[in-house]
Amino acid sequence: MSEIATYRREGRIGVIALNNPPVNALSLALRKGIIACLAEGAADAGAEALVLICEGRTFIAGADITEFDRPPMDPFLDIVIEHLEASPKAVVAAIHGTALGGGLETALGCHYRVAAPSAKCGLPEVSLGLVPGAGGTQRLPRLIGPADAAQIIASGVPVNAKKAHDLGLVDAIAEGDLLAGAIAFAERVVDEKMPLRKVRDLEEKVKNVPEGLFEGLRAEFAQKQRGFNSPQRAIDCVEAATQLPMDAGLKREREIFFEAVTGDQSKAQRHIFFSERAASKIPDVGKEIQAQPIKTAAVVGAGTMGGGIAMNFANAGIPVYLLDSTPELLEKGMGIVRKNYESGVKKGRMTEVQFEQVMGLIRPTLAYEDFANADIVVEAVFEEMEIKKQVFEKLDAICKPGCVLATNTSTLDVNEIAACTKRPESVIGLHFFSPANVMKLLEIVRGAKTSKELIATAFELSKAIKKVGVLVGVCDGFVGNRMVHPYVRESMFLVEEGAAPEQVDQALYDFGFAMGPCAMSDLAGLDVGWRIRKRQAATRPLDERYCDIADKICELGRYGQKTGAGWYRYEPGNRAPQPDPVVTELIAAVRRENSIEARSLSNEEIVERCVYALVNEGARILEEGIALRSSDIDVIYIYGYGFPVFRGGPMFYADTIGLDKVYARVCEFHKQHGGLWAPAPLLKELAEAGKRFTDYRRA
Ligand code: 3H9
Repeated sequence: MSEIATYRREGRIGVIALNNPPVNALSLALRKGIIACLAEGAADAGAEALVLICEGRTFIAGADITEFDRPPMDPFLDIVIEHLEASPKAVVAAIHGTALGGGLETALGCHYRVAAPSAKCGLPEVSLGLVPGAGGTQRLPRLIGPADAAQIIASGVPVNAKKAHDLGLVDAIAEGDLLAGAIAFAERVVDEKMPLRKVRDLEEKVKNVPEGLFEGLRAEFAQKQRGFNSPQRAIDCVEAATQLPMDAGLKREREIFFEAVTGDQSKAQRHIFFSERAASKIPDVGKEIQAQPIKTAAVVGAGTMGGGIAMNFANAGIPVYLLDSTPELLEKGMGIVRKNYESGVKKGRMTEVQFEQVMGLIRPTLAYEDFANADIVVEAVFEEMEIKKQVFEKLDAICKPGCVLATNTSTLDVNEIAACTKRPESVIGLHFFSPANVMKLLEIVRGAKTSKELIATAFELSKAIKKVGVLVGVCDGFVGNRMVHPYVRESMFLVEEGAAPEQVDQALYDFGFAMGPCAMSDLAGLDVGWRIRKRQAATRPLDERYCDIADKICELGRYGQKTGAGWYRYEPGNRAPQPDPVVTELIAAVRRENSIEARSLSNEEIVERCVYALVNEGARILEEGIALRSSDIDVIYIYGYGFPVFRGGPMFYADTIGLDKVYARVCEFHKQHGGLWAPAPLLKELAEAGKRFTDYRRA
């Protein structure tokens, strides 16, 4: 018997204990181990029933995702589940942590389920672009009914133990020791001669399905999960459970699972799953580097950004000072924070008590002296180097040694900021994305002198405040904003050449972006890009193509949503962009001035030009070492810029298309549109060598 699955007896009950750290994923060895333990339990004359329990932090968290890139290996999970179901002795699953995917399917193969109060159960396969592949879509509807099952499977969101119990997914909640509770339950099964209940045989709930259930679900998830195939396929599987006998339903599910596992969407979503976890692994910052504890925090600047950053600390239970220069600004900032939280209460996301708690953790102040004991200070003042330097000089004078001094700059040189302190090793960039209390991305900017401890601390902090941290190097705009410039620039050229802003936006929305570049610029504020372009004007080569449509829109005082107009106009209180004849006329005038005859552009060209502009700049960033790996760029674009998850990020998407094809298009654009399209040397090199960004590691 293998180490990772062991059999022992406790009194009248045989215990199968699984131990495959970190999350008890169902590797081949574990699958074999379960079958072997079941045989041992069956042969053990003293065992009247069996308990299946896991060591470590969780029950089985699913199939081993790393196996999906390889051919299936026997015994496949459904065979393990058949063995469980066919066991002559009742098997009780004892669930703690998270029973996910194949883990929950394993539990559904058991005759009964007992859960710890903190346990969660779910079938999150859709978040990997899959459907459950070992009977989950056939057994769950039989156990709890197709409507609830379809919600759980198509959303991928786990339910807590109480909900699972209410739904009948688990049979009992063990308040004390889980193993003791599960053994007691197994003894009851024996003593009360409870049946060996096979979920596959429960037909009652899959009969008489409410009319229109599946059409309704398809429409709901087409909207909630726009562009994702797997939720729709998951609903197909649940519907099959209501139409087909068990074995035919299992066959159908298997076909759909295998179709999905080899599809581009699942490959992309699995790539993001692992990329997100790889992002915090920094080659020269090993586990031996200790992160500093962050128990108290402070934020300079009570604007929208500063307030949002302060909310992150408060949400994590960390007391935080919020500073601004005048009582009025402070009051305004605290007002916005309060309003944000109040809307959370209204929407049922937090209770009144939680509201009081988080508000109590944010302490408004006008005095830098209050920061003397802070473990971290995040500066979020106006994006001007001189102002930032003044702030850092003050922080250097007041903060205790070892305090993390972070700047939330989105473009400026972190090294220059660090150099105005006597402790550049304690200075780091923490680039939050707006709205900072919502967006999951945190670019962690490593300065030339930033200490390794500080980097470890930043990653620990990002986990504590539930962000996805990605390490980036110093350059104008770091990774995300540096790439967004050519992307937005290209969208303006497309408009200049003949596309309407709404066509450009629609093409990229249909590609899967959360919104198109014009709507995005309106949301971010057109004045931001305008200021940057004015700063860059002095160094812009005279022969470089430049489009001034956005500048002209700004000259009209149209800065986007915040002024009620930008590329689009906005009705008061409504964020839906409305095409505006003023802008149409302005665009036509620019075309006339530059003697450009509007042409018709295909959506394909729009997507290629915008997305390949991202990819080409991403390749430069990778080659310069500003990002450590192409997957880091992908994570940044998924979590910070609304790039469609099912395409895996811009670099993975380019790999999927084939770098030879992408390079060929970039060369054509270079010929047609000039120097801004010069192919990145790394793109050329990898394309010619038949390689992918994903495999690239800088020497
Ligand atoms: C499935 O089950 C299909 C079936 O229907 C059909 C099959 C035939 N496999 O997230 P963490 C690694 S599909 C392999 O940082 P946490 C992870 O990469 C699966 N590896 O921990 C990381 O590695 P490293 C359905 C896995 O405590 C380490 O474990 N299940 C798997 O923050 C720690 O992970 C899911 O989709 C896996 N299944 O969160 C659940 N899971 O340290 C996926 C994790 O080298 N997993 N790893 O970076 C999760 O959601 C979270 O890991 C979990 C723990 C909530 C369990």
